[in-house]
Amino acid sequence: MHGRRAVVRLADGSSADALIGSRALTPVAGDRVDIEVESDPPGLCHIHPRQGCLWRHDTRRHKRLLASHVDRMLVVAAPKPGISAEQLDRYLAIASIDRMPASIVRHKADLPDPALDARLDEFRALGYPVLTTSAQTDAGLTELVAHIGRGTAVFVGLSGAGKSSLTGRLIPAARPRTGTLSAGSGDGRHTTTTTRLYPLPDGGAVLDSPGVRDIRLWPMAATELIHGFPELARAAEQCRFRDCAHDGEPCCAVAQAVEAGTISNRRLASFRHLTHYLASA
Ligand SMILES: Nc1nc2c(ncn2[C@@H]2O[C@H](COP(=O)(O)OP(=O)(O)O)[C@@H](O)[C@H]2O)c(=O)[nH]1
Ligand SMILES: [Mg+2]
Ligand SMILES: [Zn+2]
Repeated sequence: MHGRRAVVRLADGSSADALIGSRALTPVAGDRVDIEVESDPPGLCHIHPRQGCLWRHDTRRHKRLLASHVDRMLVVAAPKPGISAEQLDRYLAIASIDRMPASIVRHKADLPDPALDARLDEFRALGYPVLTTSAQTDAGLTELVAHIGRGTAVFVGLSGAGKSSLTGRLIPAARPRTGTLSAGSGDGRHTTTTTRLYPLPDGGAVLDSPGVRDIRLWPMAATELIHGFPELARAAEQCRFRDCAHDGEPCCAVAQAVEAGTISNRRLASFRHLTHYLASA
């Protein structure tokens, strides 16, 4: 999108620059829209009802829409710049709260990182699919395309993880701008400014999203946040108190599950940390 214009894909697969007809229309990537083709340039006049919404918070901590009609979140995890279990928790929590299936893409397979692979095993055990890819060797790309299928998948992950490179390997004609890792720090440069949709040859599509600064959780109550941690939410149904905060209350089924070893203490600690952080936000 460029100011009050939007790149629109037409039914025949071609693209057009459309003028956004009214101030009230705020299209996001993935929207289904109607355009008036009689005018030149064509005018975007209607946005269809949204589903599969991916939200983020903006710099003032308001909830804002990043993309719509998204079928799956793909969290890109790579040795450089690395990603902590708690950062993975946050991305997966956003997906879960938005009721969006999520998978992890262990990218840069050409770079070994046993610690990262061990970290991902915890999420595999929670039921999240983990795929392995490399934009350098093209390993795993066929499996990734099959995983996306005919749906729309959104790449999320830290700046420099390789989202744009993956998009570029899947859709060579797309040529998204890729960043260069700044030497020494392992931090990626922020090169993607708007979320864009790239159609795949066989019917699916991928969205390349901006870096982590733009996709964080928004302030919310613990009762909403817990849906971002599905195994905690399931256990919490058995807590004695409906308003149990899972923070030392008697007969807390979540604490009991941690004791029994069916829920990891790390996930509960991560949830509690986020609860306190988001409550004070
Ligand atoms: N070794 C290796 N480097 C990669 C791979 N994919 C991307 N990179 C590099 O990682 C850096 C960041 O990539 P980019 O796609 O811009 O990351 P984004 O910020 O997530 O979009 C660039 O220097 C890429 O060349 C990969 O599979 N292996
Ligand atoms: Mg990028
Ligand atoms: Zn509890």
